[in-house]
Amino acid sequence: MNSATADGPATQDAPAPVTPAGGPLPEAISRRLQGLPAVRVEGAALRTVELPLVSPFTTSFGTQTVRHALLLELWGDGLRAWGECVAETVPAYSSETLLTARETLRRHLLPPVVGAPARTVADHLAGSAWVRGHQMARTTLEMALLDLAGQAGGRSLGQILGATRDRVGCGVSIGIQPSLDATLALIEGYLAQGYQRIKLKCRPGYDVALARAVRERFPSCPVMLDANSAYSLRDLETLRQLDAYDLMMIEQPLATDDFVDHAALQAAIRTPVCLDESVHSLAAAHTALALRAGRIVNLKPGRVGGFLVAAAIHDLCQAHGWPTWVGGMLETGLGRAANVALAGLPNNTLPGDTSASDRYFHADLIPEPFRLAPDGTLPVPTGPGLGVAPDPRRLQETTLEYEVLR
Ligand code: NPG
Repeated sequence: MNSATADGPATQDAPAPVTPAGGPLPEAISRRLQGLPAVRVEGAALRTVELPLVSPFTTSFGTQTVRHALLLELWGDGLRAWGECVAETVPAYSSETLLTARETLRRHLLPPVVGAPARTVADHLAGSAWVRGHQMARTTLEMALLDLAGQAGGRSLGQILGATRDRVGCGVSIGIQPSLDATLALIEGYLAQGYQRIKLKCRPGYDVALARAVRERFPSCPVMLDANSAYSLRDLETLRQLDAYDLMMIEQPLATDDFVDHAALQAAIRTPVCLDESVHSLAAAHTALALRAGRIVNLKPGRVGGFLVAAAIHDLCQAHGWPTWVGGMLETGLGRAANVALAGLPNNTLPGDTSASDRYFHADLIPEPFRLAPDGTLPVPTGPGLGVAPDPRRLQETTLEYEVLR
């Protein structure tokens, strides 16, 4: 593999663990890494897989019919570990794409890790702490390193992160449908399966009538809306009307960087505002809390730069009395296993977007798909590391591109 120094200021000698901003690791992260063994990464491979979705998924920014996922495979000391990147093919949800993530991993994140002497996860990650942004790419490497070190140390990701539950309550996210009737029929089906809350994608013009129709048909169903930044404060009157429908929350109504407007909105409506895209780092979580830019945070590791940062945001929100829950980005069973582990943390008191495999794919990548129990829960994996690995035959069937880096 190319030397890291050709592409950036990283040094091959592991410096003290630092954050991307150059400071020491937050205590919430270093504490969780304590006791994990040093691991050696002998080789790495990047692979793009393609899995058709069971049904198209439409949000305020577009429709998806297939999930393309970038997988990172690391091996060393006789172990094999996996990371999944949640970037998409287009920079719509975030500025990252599969191509930027692949290139960032290949050129900047992996060179300090592959072939280095045995190191702790913190020291491996310190080699690329200088990389700015690229949270999804960074999370992919962190996930694979945690899988490797977890396997080497006999600890599950849930144990590493501090999960306190062995099962987690699950919600389901329903994309924008061609009609209200189609939406109501889907809700009915998912409630019958046991899902504990319904999230409905909305956008201007598909909001108040949607909330009203759902409430008329399902008076006490836990339901929330997700706008993916489709509104501005000019829509305040519309957003205020939603207060009549007893929604659990409205997720990310306004622009990603607009903490000030989110604070003004939260002060003007009763429905709790949940931040997703806005909280892209621990510092952004501090800003949201300080400005009261909402009341709930969706934790997505890929958005914040890792499972450890997500756990640190979890702790911070817990200290401020804001509930958290774990989001989803149509992950395969690998990313889902890791998300479910994170969902086991104590402040994740609301059902997450951690749905069963069959909500997304006819056949998942892992041999034992995640199946929803009748009470709407999924089990937190207990095996070391992720506790799951892909089925080699499914990998072969779904792989579009494969590249070994040494
Ligand atoms: O269950 O994995 C899931 C999907 C949950 O709605 C969901 N995710 O904005 O939170 C979101 C949305 C999303 C999906 C965003 C894919 C980006 C990509």
